[in-house]
Amino acid sequence: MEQKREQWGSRWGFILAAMGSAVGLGNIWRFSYAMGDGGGSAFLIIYLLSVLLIGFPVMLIEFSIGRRAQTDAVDAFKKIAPKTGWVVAGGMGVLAAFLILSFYGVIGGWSLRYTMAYVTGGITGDSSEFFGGFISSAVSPVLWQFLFMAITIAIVYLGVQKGIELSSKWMMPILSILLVLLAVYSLTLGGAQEAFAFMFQPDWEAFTDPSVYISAMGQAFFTLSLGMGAMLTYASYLDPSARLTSSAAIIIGLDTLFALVAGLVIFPALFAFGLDPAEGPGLVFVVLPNIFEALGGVGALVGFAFFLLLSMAAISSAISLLEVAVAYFIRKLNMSRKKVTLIVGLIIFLLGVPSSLSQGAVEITIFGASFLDFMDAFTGNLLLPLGGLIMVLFVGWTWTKKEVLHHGDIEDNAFGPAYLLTAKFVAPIAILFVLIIGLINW
Ligand code: VAL
Repeated sequence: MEQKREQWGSRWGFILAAMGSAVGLGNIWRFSYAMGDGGGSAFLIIYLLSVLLIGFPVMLIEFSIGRRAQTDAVDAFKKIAPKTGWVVAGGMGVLAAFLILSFYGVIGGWSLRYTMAYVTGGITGDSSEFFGGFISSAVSPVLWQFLFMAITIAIVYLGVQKGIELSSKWMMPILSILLVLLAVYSLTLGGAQEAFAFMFQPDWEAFTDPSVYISAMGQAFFTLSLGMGAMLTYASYLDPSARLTSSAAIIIGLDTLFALVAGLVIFPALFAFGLDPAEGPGLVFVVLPNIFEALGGVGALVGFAFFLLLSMAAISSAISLLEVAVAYFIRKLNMSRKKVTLIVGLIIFLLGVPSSLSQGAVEITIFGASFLDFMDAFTGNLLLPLGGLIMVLFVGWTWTKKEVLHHGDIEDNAFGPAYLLTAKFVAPIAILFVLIIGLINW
């Protein structure tokens, strides 16, 4: 028996949910450490270019495919291009969502743990010792990861409108307010000038480093939830007549703004306390607690606000990743949403356990990186751009011009010709170019 497919309650519900998907650990945790490692402004410039030249067309393309097909990431390709190899892009999307959520749940669990720590008085003393002790334990981080996944599962269990849409409508405004308050506060701490120089003054030397290109492009894919089937799946719950271009522009604009403001929360505070921006994935967990402690009385409150923000942003993204897999298996197994959500959620949780243990409890390394760091780099820097590339080629080269414009909802728009050009040439060439540089460098 075919089940009736769910739909968004309103266009704004969709936009907020897609924004919730985009804005996540990527904007705060990953953006800050990748920018710290990538030398600041050079990373930022390449990232912004990737967002504009690659992120925009790829998002519109995912939306076009999803809205046109009205089905999950794999079936969409089977429906639009039956018996062709393009379906591999859908399969890669579902795989990416699975793999990303597995380690995303671990970091999400860390943020919940830190939120709790600030409820009970904050983190005092050596923050890197606290962080190291916590993540290298075999039990505690797994329990927090479980809690994070349980919340994610509970929301997806409730469905598209009652779970995803409703929770996003609450979380996104709260997130935005918290972020702005934190940025205003951080800018008063005395490190603003140095932070601005670090973020916005180009360091030409860094442009010669090939690894900056791949990590900045990977970041653009990760933060915009591209190549992981999420935007495609969310767009499949849209009414076929819903507008796409303006939605994509709003989501991309706000996601980028969110990352920049998050940078203005983290870097001014960091420089005010003379800390190192190139701390790596532990940046927000090691560096920020030092700052919160030094702030004295208000520190615990600011720390609580920050990690609450991080946790909520992570949850609203995690639900989109889980939804990609759930949508796929609901159709594939013809089972109810509730059952599928529980089973798939549990499997992804288990898949994440090695990532959690790889932080010190057990030695699990691949190519010299911990299992978690490997999963993060493999999905972000390789799987997502590759999946995105196949989708752009699919739409740019197998759909007629009229179809591209019509399904992208951009036919009577002055940007139509520019969109066609980017979809067909600019985006695929740029993705390929960066992937090749990355491969040679590796
Ligand atoms: N886009 C989100 C983020 O930036 C997830 C879904 C990867 O964290």
